[in-house]
Amino acid sequence: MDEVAYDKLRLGQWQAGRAHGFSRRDLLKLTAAAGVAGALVEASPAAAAEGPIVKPLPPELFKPLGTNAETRWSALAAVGYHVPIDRFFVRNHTSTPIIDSATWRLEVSGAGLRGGPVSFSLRDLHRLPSVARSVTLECAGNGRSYFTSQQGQTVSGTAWGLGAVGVARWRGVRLSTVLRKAGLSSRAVDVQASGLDPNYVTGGVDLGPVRRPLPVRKALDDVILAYEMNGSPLPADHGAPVRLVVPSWIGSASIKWVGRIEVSDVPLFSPWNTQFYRFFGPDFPADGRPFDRQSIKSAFELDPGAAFTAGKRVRLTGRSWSAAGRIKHVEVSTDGGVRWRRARPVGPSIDNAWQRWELDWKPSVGAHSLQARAYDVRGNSQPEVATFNTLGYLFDAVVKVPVTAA
Ligand SMILES: Nc1nc2c(c(=O)[nH]1)N[C@H]1C(S)=C(S)[C@@H](COP(=O)(O)O)O[C@H]1N2
Ligand SMILES: [Mo]
Repeated sequence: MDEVAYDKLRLGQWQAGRAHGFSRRDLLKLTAAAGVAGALVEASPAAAAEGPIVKPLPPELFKPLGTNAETRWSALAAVGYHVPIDRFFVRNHTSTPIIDSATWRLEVSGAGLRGGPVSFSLRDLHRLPSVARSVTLECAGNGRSYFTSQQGQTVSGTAWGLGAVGVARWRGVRLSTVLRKAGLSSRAVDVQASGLDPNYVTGGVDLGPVRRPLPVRKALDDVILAYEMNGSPLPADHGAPVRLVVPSWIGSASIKWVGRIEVSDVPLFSPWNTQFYRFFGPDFPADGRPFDRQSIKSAFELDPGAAFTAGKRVRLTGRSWSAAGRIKHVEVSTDGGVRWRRARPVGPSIDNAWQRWELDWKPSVGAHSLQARAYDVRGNSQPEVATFNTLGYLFDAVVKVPVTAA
């Protein structure tokens, strides 16, 4: 079954009330209590004051956004293919927990196993065969602020620019290896990891630990239980000691600080695939439309409003990525979308990661609008306008970046 069919099946089961974990009635109660359907209260000032992120957030590398930190694209101009940990974006629903890796255990349990619960220490995982892959991690809300600034639409959630994305080299053990060791049965339907960070409370309701189900087919395909990032032990803010890395899926699937994995023999639901990370709005069914995959985007390695010297040649650099496959080519306009030129690819184009590119430009005096549009090998490209949804997910349209030259 493909992912679209899976989502459709889950929507039907959820509507019919066959929901394990988080039912449609739970959601209706919750939205009634919160007063606003689908409203998302993401950044509580109290949590922000406690310092939800452990690593330093120097202003030249990050823009703080409540419990989260956005990477400045200008900070990626000087780095190679992978985003170093010191500038990799952080998306926390609450705050980074400090977990003792010596006593940490991963518990795998549920009716989708042949026997009872099985638990693993970090040393147990280190002893299993490892894999390393360069994979993009991107928040489904990346680019959300452009729904408002470019399309004049009101959406709720963290007002990300384009910096809620990064590619890192992740090393760990395949989730399939761990599930098979735990005694996966042929009855298994969904696999759901839960985080050890504090429960997420919104609108006065405790939604429990951050968690989101994966179909068993995806869990057995390319998902990694990662304990290393760019060659270092996984840092606290990115899920130490162990997190999921779910290639091509939205960032919220890549559960950090994994403590428990439930393998069910029935469909699972959580607020993270019913209330959040779901399309709501006039173009979607009343109960919303689930989605799992990221889309396609491009970004220049500069901050909006960057100033250049007029009449002097400058090398524009950027990156493009698509969850559907490798980037085929990228075109750039420096005149507000009238003329488009092919950007030169730089370095590799890797599936589930990104393509770096560059283009030379000699700006004239005045204000300019830079745009980049990517095409992937599956025939996808970036539209002029992204499809509106109330929670502002998957903004894929071409972004207009204002710059000046004097
Ligand atoms: N346990 C837990 N896992 C989580 C989250 C969280 O708040 N708690 N945030 C998710 C979201 S929405 C995203 S986009 C990614 C961000 O990963 P990063 O902070 O390492 O960049 O982690 C995901 N995993
Ligand atoms: Mo996210």
